[in-house]
Amino acid sequence: MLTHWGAYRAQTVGGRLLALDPLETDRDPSPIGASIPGALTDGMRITQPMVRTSYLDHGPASREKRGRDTFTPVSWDIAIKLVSDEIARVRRDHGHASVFGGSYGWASAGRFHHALSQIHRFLRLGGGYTDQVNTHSYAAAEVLLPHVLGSRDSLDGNHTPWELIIGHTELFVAFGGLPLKNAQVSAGGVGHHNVRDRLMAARAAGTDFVNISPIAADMDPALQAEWLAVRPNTDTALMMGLAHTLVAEGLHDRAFLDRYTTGFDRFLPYLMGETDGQPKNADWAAAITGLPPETIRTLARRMAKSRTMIAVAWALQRADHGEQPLWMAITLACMLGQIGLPGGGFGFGYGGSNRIGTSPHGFSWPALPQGENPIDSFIPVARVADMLLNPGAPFDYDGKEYTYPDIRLIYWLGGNPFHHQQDVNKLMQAWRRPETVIVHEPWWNALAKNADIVLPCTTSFERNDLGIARGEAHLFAMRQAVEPVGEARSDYTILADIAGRLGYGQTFTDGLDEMGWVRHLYALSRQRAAANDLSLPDFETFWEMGHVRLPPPTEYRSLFQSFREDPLGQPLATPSGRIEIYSERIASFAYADCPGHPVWLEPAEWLGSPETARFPLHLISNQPTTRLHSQYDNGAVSRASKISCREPVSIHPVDAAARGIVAGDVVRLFNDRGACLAGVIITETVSPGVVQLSTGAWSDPDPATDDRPLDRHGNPNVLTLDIGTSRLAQGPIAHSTLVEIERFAGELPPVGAFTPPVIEAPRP
Ligand SMILES: Nc1nc2c(c(=O)[nH]1)N[C@H]1C(S)=C(S)[C@@H](COP(=O)(O)OP(=O)(O)OC[C@H]3O[C@@H](n4cnc5c(=O)[nH]c(N)nc54)[C@H](O)[C@@H]3O)O[C@H]1N2
Ligand SMILES: Nc1nc2c(c(=O)[nH]1)N[C@H]1C(S)=C(S)[C@@H](COP(=O)(O)OP(=O)(O)OC[C@H]3O[C@@H](n4cnc5c(=O)[nH]c(N)nc54)[C@H](O)[C@@H]3O)O[C@H]1N2
Ligand SMILES: [Mo]
Repeated sequence: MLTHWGAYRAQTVGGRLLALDPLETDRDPSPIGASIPGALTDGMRITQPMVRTSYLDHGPASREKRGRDTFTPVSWDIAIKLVSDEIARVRRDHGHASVFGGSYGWASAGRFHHALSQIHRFLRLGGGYTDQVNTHSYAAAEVLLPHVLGSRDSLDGNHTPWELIIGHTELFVAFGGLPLKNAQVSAGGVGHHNVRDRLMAARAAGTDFVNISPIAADMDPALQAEWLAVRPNTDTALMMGLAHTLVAEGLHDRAFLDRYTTGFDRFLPYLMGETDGQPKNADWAAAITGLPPETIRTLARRMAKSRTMIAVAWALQRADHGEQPLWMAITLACMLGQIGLPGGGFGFGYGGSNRIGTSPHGFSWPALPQGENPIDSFIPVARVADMLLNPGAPFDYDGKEYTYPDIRLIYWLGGNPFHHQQDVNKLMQAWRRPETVIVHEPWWNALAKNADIVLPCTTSFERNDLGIARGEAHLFAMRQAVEPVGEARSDYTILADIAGRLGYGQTFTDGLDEMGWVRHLYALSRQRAAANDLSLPDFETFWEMGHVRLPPPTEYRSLFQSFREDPLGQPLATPSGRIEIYSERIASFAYADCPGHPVWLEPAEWLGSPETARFPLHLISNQPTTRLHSQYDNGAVSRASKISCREPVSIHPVDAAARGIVAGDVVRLFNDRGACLAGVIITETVSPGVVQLSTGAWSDPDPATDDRPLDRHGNPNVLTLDIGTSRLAQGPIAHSTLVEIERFAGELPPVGAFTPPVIEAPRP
């Protein structure tokens, strides 16, 4: 069985999933899998279709009660009819753009049952919907990099592989570290966990690591890294201090800049302070970043004389002006002149997932065909609350102005906005605007609790699927392990029924059932493999074997190696064909928050801003170690990490002492946007002035507090700021958040996150 965090063999007894054993060949399996057997049948599973009780009686007129209502079980027949009639009404009365089906989220592994592919196919074949573009992971990068590099290479694929780092990279400078907690996962599934082995091999071969992060734990102690505890969100200034030192000491590679880049001459006057009177030298950078100026100068010299890899975690661009650290890292790498050489250059997201830095084969696997959206209504992913609150209002995105659609119906499957969205209290207000919210979920998490119609869906363990994922050398036969829990059905079965009632069932299913589609997708995979000289067994053999592994590639290539070898014959897809340190195109958009070359812009909230008078701590709400986002927060592994049932928050001893806080206390984190409780860990691995609270604790608003309710469990997104990185990308900025912390003195409210809503008796 393939999951986002590893491959397992299912042990079943009497039709129940007893345990999941990691694949023997996986040398570094993730513990997260141990959460699954218990969670699969826990009291939070939704076992029947459910309708919010006042919605059943009063329909959309009852939307103010959404999220604060009881539910009533209904039959599948009634549920399907209710959903179909409502979709038909909204499409007819308000048009297809009034249906929001963006449905951002990770869902589960498995190519066919991939929830987002299913809902997009369903809505596209039904006439269209308002969609969403880009990801929460790296929206700023997705929009910026095509302008600067002509592609998204270096971001979500085509990185210089580990094989060319081991034995070549002398100095690995990691902004945001290389946290192994994150390398546990890959979207679509992990066959073998590679990253720990690769890092240790690089260390053994002599690579020195530098961990530039407010958190020491972002680098495994075995790598013996130097830790530079940079002030959060100031990496752009640090990179400029390094760049200035290179120029001041004549260490930059002029020949590389001349041959492969454009616009350095436009950037240089800014760097040297000729345009604004402020040289961006190491002393200037030191004052902003909190690092000693000599440390910055020494690092610049070491970078120039070593084969240096500049790695930047995706986290750095999930911050205000998140475009800048990436653009500046590229600029710095250009100044070192090692792009395209083994072990040199730059890359984004090493350690951010298992697949980054692996290159098993150069082709992509097939997916469920989703068709095209017949209408062109969309939002940048993180603007969902703004869209719901401001229909008809204009927004900027990548050089153009657009208008928010007027959403009447939300259909969401495979993601959890009450986990992923910044400023969840704002989202809760926005979420009550549409007339109807339809959700498919296996569990009673906040998304299900905030729906009108909840359709219980199966997990991967209750259905058959094909496990294939980008960057992974394995194909898995995901054979159904147990019967569906309660009356749960697959997203596919549910959508096929609804499409049937709406008159396009045959178009949606193409006449294939579950195994028909699995066979079809495998046949396409086999063709793709064959076209690349790789032979896969026939379907029956594959299904019987359980998984097949592709051989390793015969050749490894560095990022932009071809461009380096032949810049005229193999130009980049930018307007100049080169790396754009200055982009005429971006400059032409005239965005003050993202001008034509990298600049240092103060984030909306950081440790240098006036808000620190009231909220003196910078919150890092990074990815959790014990789960995937909010998935399996109800499982044993995540639950075991809680303190007094709350999500743990890490604080430096000095900050704790100043507030009379001791380890194990429950504290209240707060700012003007919201407040949540958390259980205290005191540790010197976070910098003074920084607190760390992972994302993904199931949302748990205290019903006793109404406007901007207290989250009793520790969802950091009640604190985060919901504005875009810039007018260019409009990416989310979770990592730019200031808070204050105090001991929670009152009587501890119980955690309600793992209690289902009140369920009424079924109606006759
Ligand atoms: N503060 C802060 N916020 C963040 C981040 C951060 O760093 N800090 N990170 C952001 C990032 S990078 C991301 S990618 C997002 C992730 O945000 P999401 O992807 O929305 O988070 P998940 O918890 O993975 O949500 C997946 C949901 O799908 C459900 N599900 C699983 N399988 C199925 C299925 O087969 N069918 C259906 N219908 N449902 C299914 C799960 O139960 C779960 O509720 O969060 C973002 N939010
Ligand atoms: N176990 C587990 N693994 C995951 C996920 C999960 O939910 N669970 N989510 C997956 C997903 S969807 C994604 S997109 C990736 C995300 O991968 P990343 O974006 O790398 O994830 P984060 O954990 O948010 O951030 C990495 C580190 O960056 C540091 N950091 C934050 N802000 C700053 C800053 O301003 N400057 C510097 N120098 N460092 C900073 C933080 O200390 C943090 O630990 O992880 C993936 N891996
Ligand atoms: Mo992500």
